Order: sequence, then C-alpha cells, then structure tokens
Amino acid sequence: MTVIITGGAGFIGSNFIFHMLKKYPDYRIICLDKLTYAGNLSTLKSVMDNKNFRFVKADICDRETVCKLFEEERPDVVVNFAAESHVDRSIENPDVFLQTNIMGTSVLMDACRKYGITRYHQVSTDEVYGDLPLDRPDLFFTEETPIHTSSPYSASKASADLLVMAYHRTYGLSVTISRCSNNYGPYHFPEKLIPLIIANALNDKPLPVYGKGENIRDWLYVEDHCKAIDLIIHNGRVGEVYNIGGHNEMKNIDIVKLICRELNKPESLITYVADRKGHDMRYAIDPTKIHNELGWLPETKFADGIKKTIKWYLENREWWEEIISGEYRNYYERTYGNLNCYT
Ligand code: NAD
Ligand code: TDX
Repeated sequence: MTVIITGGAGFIGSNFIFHMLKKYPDYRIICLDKLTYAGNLSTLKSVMDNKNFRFVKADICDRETVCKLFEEERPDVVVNFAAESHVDRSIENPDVFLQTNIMGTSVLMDACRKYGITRYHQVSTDEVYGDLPLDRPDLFFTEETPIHTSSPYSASKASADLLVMAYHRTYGLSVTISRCSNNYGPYHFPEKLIPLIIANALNDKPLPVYGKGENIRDWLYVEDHCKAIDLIIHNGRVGEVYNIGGHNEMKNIDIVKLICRELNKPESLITYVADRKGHDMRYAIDPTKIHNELGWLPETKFADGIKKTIKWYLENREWWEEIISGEYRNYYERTYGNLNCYT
C-alpha cells in the first residue's frame, strides 16, 4: 500500500506519519509538504532514513508537480492534512487560505481522479459547524449539524468539504471526511493556544488570553486523532463524514491556569488581551458515529495528555525555541505587539 500524506511536516500530519510507519512497517509513506512557516523538516528527521519513507517538497496547488508525483508513486490512498490552519492568520489575510485549503484540495482530487485511488481522505475540522452557545451544554455537533462558518479559515475548510462531497457525487471519487476538535500534543506549532502558553510560561512571559477566556474548546490528544483517521481510511464508509472528539470541553482560562500550575508559574502572568474577531464561543463534538461504526474511542485522558505534552516541550526546547526566534517573531509582534514577548 502506498499512502501520500500531504502537510506531513506540520503538527498532526507528522504525528500521523509516525503512527503509520510504526503500525504498518511495509506501507510506503510519501510526505508532500510545501514547508510553509508551519512546516518543519526537523520534525521528520527521525524517519528521513526509513527506506519506506519519502519526503517531497511541493505545493498541493502545483498541478504539474502533484501529477508528476502521482505518476511516479501511483498512490492507493491520499490523506490531505495540508492547509493553512491558524484562525488568527486567516483574519489577517484570507487569500492564502482560499488558495491552499480550497484550490489545493481540488488539485489533489483531480490527480486522484486521473490516476485512480482507493481512498481520498480529507482532514477537516469541527469549525465548519460554527459555534454553540455557552448556556446550552446539552448541544453537540453531529455529522448532520448544518455548516455555518465564522472565520475565513473555517469558511475555506467548509468549502473544501463541499468540493470533496461534490467530487464523490459527480465523479464517483472514493472519499471520506473527518471533522476533529482541537488537537494538542508534540510538535504543535507555538502560535496555537496550548504550546504558546507553555512556551511563554517557561520564558516567564505574559500569557495572552483573548476576551474573558470563557470560550470552550473540546481537546483531543493528537495520537487519538491519528488512530481515528487510520480506522477511517481502512474501514470507513465511502462518501461519509466522521466527527472525531473525546468529550473533553474546557474553558481557555482553565487550560491556561492548569499549565501555570503544572509548570509552577504564577497566574499573575495571565494577561487578558483584545478578543479574536468573530471568536467562536464553544465547540463540542458528538463522536457517536465513529464509535458505533468503527469502534473508536479516545485513549488519552486530558490530565495525562497535558502532562505528556508539557514534558515534551520541556525536553524538546530546541525545536520550539528555533521557531520562536525566527520569522515567527514578526507574526508575534504584529499580533501581540504590546506584550512584546520575544524582544
Ligand atoms: P499545521 O499548520 O501544523 O501544518 C500544516 C502543514 O501543511 C505544514 O507542514 C505546512 O507546511 C503544510 N502546507 C501548508 N500549505 C501547503 C501547501 N499549499 N502545499 C503543501 N503543504 C502545505 O496544521 P495542523 O494543525 O497539523 O492541521 C493539519 C490539518 O488538520 C489541517 O487541515 C487542519 O485544518 C486540520 N485540523 C487541525 C486541528 C488542530 O487542532 N490543529 C483540528 C482539526 C482539524
Ligand atoms: O494567544 C491566544 N490566546 C487565546 O485566548 C491564542 C493563540 C488563542 N486563544 C484562544 C482562541 C481559542 O478560543 O484559545 C482558543 C484556541 O485557539 P487556537 O489554538 O488558535 O485554536 P482554534 O482557533 O480553536 O483552532 C484550532 O482548532 C481547530 C486549530 O488551530 C484549527 O486548525 C482547527 O481546525
């Protein structure tokens, strides 16, 4: 079996590559990644010499190069993680989100049609459902919840999902889609809440919390997400959407305080900053379908997963310190300028 994994130099894609190479040592795994600011080749260094692994630096929007790779490798399965993934950046500049997340998806699926595949899997997000009110804890996102997006990021991911279903209906492409809640774990880029708070706390820098910190996210350890995608590409029903989430809803402020406690840092580092524009209030996934059909259940409890994650950031300082000292500084200064954390 040959599997092309796009966006494999990013957070979830790299964890998925590690999972697949370990679990299926005779699969051929090809990572196609543009290496944007969010992609790090150093993340993949432990697998670069694996004879069943190949890394190709390319843009999923580059039709010619994508087709050349499909011609050479004749993949059975394509798993598309490649995306612009940060909501705040999409608010600053939507263009590249539309290009990569929508156009890139169509280029990949055109190549799948041309060369034939057994499965195209689109890694989507719970953000396509919009948000839920804080005062209705009885409500959850199911696969039937209408698409209702808030940010240019979520609108671009929802557009891609619609295209994927259109390619299935119109061309009979063998597709599946997964919509997962917020992930956390190793190799999470330090612009996202959990790694940002860990990195700032370790450096005794202010911990920026948007608005009042009351917004709720439903956190899942990244390995559990990878296991769910593995099940879907092997056993999921073609043309179906699967929600992935572990019923672990937490307020942002509670996460930030928990990280302070774990690192023995004072809560006085917490700094309330201007709210995100259009900030979604609450995400909460109902994972009944993937549990009933594929037997998936999350294995890592948040209390353990967050400890493992913090330990990883403590033991891999060079990985994230290199990121926060590079080009990322410009973004940080534009976004959190008055906090001036890395100067
Ligand atoms: P990430 O930003 O860490 O990684 C994205 C990767 O895609 C990077 O390696 C980047 O170089 C690559 N990439 C970007 N544009 C590309 C292009 N045009 N061509 C080829 N490669 C390109 O993202 P992530 O957090 O790992 O998310 C992966 C996927 O999972 C995304 O599709 C995202 O929407 C989805 N998702 C993420 C989460 C989460 O909590 N992080 C939750 C649900 C769904
Ligand atoms: O500095 C911050 N302060 C803060 O309060 C940052 C970066 C975030 N936040 C808040 C915003 C959100 O309510 O924390 C919450 C989590 O923010 P992010 O880590 O940016 O994640 P989110 O916007 O929820 O989106 C993530 O989950 C769904 C991923 O980045 C998406 O790619 C995925 O689709």
